[in-house]
Amino acid sequence: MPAGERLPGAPEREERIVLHVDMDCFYASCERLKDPSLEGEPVVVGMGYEPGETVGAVATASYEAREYGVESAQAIGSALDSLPRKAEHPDDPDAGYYRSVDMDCYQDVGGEVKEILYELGDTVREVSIDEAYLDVTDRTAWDVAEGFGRHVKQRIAREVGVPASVGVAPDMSTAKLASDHDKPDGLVVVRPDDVREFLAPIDVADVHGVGPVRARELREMGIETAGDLADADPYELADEFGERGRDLHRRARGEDDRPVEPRGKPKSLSRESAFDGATDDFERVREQVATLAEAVADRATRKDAFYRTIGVKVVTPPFDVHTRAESLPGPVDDPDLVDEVTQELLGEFADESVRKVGVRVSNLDFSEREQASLTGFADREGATESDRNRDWERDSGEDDTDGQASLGEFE
Ligand code: DCP
Ligand code: MG
Repeated sequence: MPAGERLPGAPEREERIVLHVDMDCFYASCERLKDPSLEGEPVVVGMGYEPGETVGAVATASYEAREYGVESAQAIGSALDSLPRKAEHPDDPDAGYYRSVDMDCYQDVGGEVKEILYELGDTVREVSIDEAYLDVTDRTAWDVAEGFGRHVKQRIAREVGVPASVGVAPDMSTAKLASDHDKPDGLVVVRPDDVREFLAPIDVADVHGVGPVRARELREMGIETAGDLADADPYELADEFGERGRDLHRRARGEDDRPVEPRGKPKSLSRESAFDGATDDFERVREQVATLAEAVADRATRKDAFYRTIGVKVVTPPFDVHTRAESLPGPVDDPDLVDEVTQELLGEFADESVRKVGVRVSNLDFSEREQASLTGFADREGATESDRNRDWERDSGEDDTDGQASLGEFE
């Protein structure tokens, strides 16, 4: 039964209890573990940053540093404009501490946190280095879910020494929004009866699966909040966005029934299709690649996969396999870009006879980050050519390919 339609007095027991954990300003918190004097101070962790330099991008900023407007994906140079370095301005109360990314440390700390989570959840779905979902239905009950959430936070704080925000809800999508609702050090429990009310005022751009482009399209339809989305006509949404539109409508209503299950993560997603014999009609080839590109991009979106590399495969007679790929500066979920890049890569085969074509996205990232912050790095021009002629087959062992399945069979 959908949340919110329960008869008064009926037990809530059948509702799952899903817990989402997201560590607060994770890299900065890890730096504080190494150097406790950073506690309470503005801390910026820079990727590609070296002490004293001004290059690199902000990986994360402590909440104190965020008060100065410093945020993920910002250039270090511009972060320094709003928050100068303590090292250079020791007496300035409005200066902060800058550190370089230390992945080994963060991986280690993240691993310790995950160990605790595996003890506390029946099933755990790791999303990224600092984020996971737990199904805790059989470990707690709605009446005491808040205490359970507090226990999770306290164990992490006591045993690892880093702060976490926790959301508890009957579904994954709402649990994630709940953990984000009161960051840092947040604990938000959304009971089954309260899901619709909790979701109603949330910005539509924050609904899981809504990227910046779709958010704009929804706003054009007059849909500003999750509440508007929940009240929208599902047929209209399906017309506009296909099956994805129905998913979004369900999520906005708290009807996200995805089970919390450990995820086997593919290395790449691809689709290919063969022509009968070979074709000299390059328009046909272009159209086929456009169709494949759309299918692959759609599959990536459904799997919550961001990709850093977009590639094509062209097989010419007798059976010469050519692959071309382009690497992007950061992971994206951008169907238009997949179309654009694959058409571009296809260009050099205009005069060839073609047996078979394929489209692949690889270098996948499942961390569900905000795309806006990632495209912040994105200046495609700088990254072209870098991955040309990469061996298509190299990582095919874990490729989630549809092989030669005919079009229309993809999920
Ligand atoms: N990260 C990154 N580049 C980004 C975003 C994040 O390198 N554009 C890294 C640094 C973060 C970590 O991933 O510490 C986790 O990402 P989150 O989005 O969870 O951000 P934080 O944990 O830093 O902050 P919050 O408290 O908002 O969760
Ligand atoms: Mg985090």
